Amino acid sequence: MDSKFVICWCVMSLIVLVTQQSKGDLDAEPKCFSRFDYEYKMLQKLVSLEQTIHNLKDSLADSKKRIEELSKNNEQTTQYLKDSLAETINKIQELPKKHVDYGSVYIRWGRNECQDNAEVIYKGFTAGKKWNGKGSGSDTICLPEDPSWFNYSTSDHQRGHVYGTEIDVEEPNAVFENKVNNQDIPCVACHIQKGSVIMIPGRSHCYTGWNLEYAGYVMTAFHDHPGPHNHVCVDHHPDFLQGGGGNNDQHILYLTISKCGSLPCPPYANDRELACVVCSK
Ligand SMILES: [Ca+2]
Ligand SMILES: [Ca+2]
Repeated sequence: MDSKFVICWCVMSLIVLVTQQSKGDLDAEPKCFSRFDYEYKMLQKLVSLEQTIHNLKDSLADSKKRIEELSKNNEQTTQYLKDSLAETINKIQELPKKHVDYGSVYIRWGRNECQDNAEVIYKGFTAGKKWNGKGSGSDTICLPEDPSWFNYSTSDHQRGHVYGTEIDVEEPNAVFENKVNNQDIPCVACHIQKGSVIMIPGRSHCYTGWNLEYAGYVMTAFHDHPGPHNHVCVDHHPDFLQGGGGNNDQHILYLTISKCGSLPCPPYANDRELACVVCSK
């Protein structure tokens, strides 16, 4: 009786022990079956961890290299933009200088000197066609006082004619500041370091923002003389050629008056001598 009970208790205890052992196996870490097995698996994990660290180091090095390249590229791009901007600014700053360097030219009719701010290109004699000539050039020209020649002859056959200019204005005149009748007049070509120049007929002073080069009167041919003829702005205080006060009556300039009709009056007035200005900017 006692031996059967002991055997039965042993069998039941073994069953309970095996059951508890099986349940513990399901919840635990992978089981190492020996010290060798444990060390082998730990070694595998260390090797895997070392490989992971190595890969991370490589990735970090690549990232650092890319960041450095991007930074370098950004520096190059920034420097390029700075250089381009500086070059553009220089070009813009040089524009006014070039504008000044180009300059402008005009003829100052009736004078032999330019304004103080202007360079004399050449001095000359005012000239044009004869007052009663049907042909020849219609314009007034400024012939240099020191002519030079190409080939030439002394023929008067099939040629245009050009004569020196005198002013015919009866005295006393209420216009010019000096007596001008029958006086031969010079001219001078002037160069200024300004980009624009304009002759404005019908004005005695320049518009705002423009500088006066000289002021005078609009002159042209007599209205009943054969033309055509152009208009020039003769200085209001003209110089005269030495010995040119005689009555030559060759190329003659007359004052020009406004005539009402198609030309509105006011602002214009009948039979009033037109002023003129040469302005620069
Ligand atoms: Ca004369
Ligand atoms: Ca005359």
